[in-house]
Amino acid sequence: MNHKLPPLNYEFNALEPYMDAKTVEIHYSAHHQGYVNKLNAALEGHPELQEKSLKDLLKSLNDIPEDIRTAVRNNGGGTFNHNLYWKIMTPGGAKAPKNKLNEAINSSFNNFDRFKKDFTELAGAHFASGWAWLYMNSEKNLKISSTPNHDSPLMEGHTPLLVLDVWEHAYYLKYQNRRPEFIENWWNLINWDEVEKIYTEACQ
Ligand code: MN3
Repeated sequence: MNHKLPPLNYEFNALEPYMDAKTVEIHYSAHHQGYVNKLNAALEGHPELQEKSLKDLLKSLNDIPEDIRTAVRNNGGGTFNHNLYWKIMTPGGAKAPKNKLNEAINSSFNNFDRFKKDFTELAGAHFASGWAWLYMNSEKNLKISSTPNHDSPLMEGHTPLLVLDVWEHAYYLKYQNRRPEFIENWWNLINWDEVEKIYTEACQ
């Protein structure tokens, strides 16, 4: 089984003005595709690993032969994280979560504004390349964290719900060194219906 680049559900320019078309095009067609290609290359000659899902590979990295473990961690992680990233964005999405996810955010972070503030600070403060996450842990509590490189809460057995890419390639063309402005604008792009769907499935 070869891992594939999932289709993008919108045009490259659909996230304007918050995320420019050129950034989306290069990020998706070059960076994301590159991780998929390198993941497949790393798994070449390992038919037993090719049969595993991407999630299963990343949840049990210690079972992966040492000579390709770092390649799977980096490129499998890069593939998984970007798959989720593009999925949880949409043009003109709702400004905040509704329903059960909204209740869960309120009970874990007091209220949505507090969650937004904490997540924004975490993403802004993350040093160098990495990701900021909202995830559900095994006790079904919501947490936020940031991870370096292409690591994710999935590698610790948690369920990622929402993710923000803070690698420079995610914003540099439009925002240069202004990461805080990129993060603030990114809140306009979240597909809360999709995040709610992932959350609901994870609760079952
Ligand atoms: Mn990226």
